[in-house]
Amino acid sequence: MTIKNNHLNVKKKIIVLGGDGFCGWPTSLHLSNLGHEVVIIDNLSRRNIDNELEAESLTPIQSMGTRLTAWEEVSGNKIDFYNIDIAMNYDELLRVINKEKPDAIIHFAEQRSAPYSMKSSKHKRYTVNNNSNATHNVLCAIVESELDIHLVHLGTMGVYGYGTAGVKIPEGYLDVEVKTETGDRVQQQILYPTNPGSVYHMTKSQDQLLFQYYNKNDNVRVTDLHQGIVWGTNTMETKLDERLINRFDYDGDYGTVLNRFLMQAAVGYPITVHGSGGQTRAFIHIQDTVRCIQIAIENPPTRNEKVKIFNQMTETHCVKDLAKLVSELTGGEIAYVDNPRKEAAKNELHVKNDLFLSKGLEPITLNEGLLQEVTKIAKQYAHRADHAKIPAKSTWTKEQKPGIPTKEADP
Ligand code: UPG
Repeated sequence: MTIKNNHLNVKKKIIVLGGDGFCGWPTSLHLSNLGHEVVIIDNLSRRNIDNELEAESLTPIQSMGTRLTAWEEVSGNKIDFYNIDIAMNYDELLRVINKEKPDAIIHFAEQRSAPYSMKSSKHKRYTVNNNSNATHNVLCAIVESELDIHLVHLGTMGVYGYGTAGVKIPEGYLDVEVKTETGDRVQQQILYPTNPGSVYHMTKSQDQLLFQYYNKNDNVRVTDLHQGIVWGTNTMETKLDERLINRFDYDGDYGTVLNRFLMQAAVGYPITVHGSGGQTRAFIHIQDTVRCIQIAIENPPTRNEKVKIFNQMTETHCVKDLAKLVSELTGGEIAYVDNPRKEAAKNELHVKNDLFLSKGLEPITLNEGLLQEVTKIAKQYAHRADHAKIPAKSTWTKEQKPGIPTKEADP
């Protein structure tokens, strides 16, 4: 069974950097299913980090070869794959761009875990080297190729640091009025100031300046998507065959909060709320992630337009309320544990997401029974869970304690 969408106006060649990851894989399938020609570049670093951490996706993800064969069997569409480390191997990246001549490049190829980025000096330096070089290499290669490629980057709401002092976070830019030396008042538009909460989030803040510079200097067309915390596992396409299943991270470094809570409840582990749980965050379902990227690809900026910034999120929730919701749904027990992170104990968060809504996004919300769907996945693969990997052990400073519950819940 395929789910062909025949409404494609313009078929594009799209390179997906990081197309093996949690967001990159379902995005690649979604765009391929729409009829676009998709090429994946990935160095399989996420799988190597799993080896390093001795952790695994709860869902049994298949090798890249098996995934691509399965997709061709299911959809009739071929996705080409290059194993390249784009942060280290600029010449290879440029060679593939010159050979494939893509209309668009989607850039997911960054180390995306805040806790992983804070584990040690080695992990901080890896995250900065990897993420900053990857982004800069892509921008340089686009300029050197002399092709008019639209770059779509997966950024994060986390660059704002979540302390918005009553301001509704705009889509990238802030109108400010400043006083000149002569006392005149001038209007300016600036990037909304960043206040990253981890080394990982800091690299995404730096990415913003790289985009602004190459956009100004070389007219590179860039869309930067400031995404919220993703929840859910599968999309329409990854559900088509078990070999296409998406990854589900639950470990203390890579598991994102809502998926962790659902998994913890499913395996009888306490729901680990960091601190008092007053942290409010922005969320989006993985199905909406792939749809938003489609919308970004279909609405590229013009050659002389400044960097387009979208807030890619659909709702905000505080961590404690999410824990209560999951607990009510599943009967799981909540544990308030030490917060291993340095973050505000409580914050308000108001975010504008008008751009995606204006382009037709119909958001999937937590109330739509989808939580149950994820719980089902977590239950189905509960036998694969390693409870020792659940607690968040990476602390932001030496003085902090890991987020370990005092006892495991009764199974
Ligand atoms: N948290 C808990 N208990 C847990 C895990 C997390 O209370 O067991 C809290 C955590 O302290 C934080 C919040 O939940 O306040 C969110 O944490 P998490 O879901 O890990 O999100 P981020 O660290 O913000 O990172 C995720 C992705 C990142 C992306 C970002 C978007 O890993 O790639 O940029 O979400 O906001």
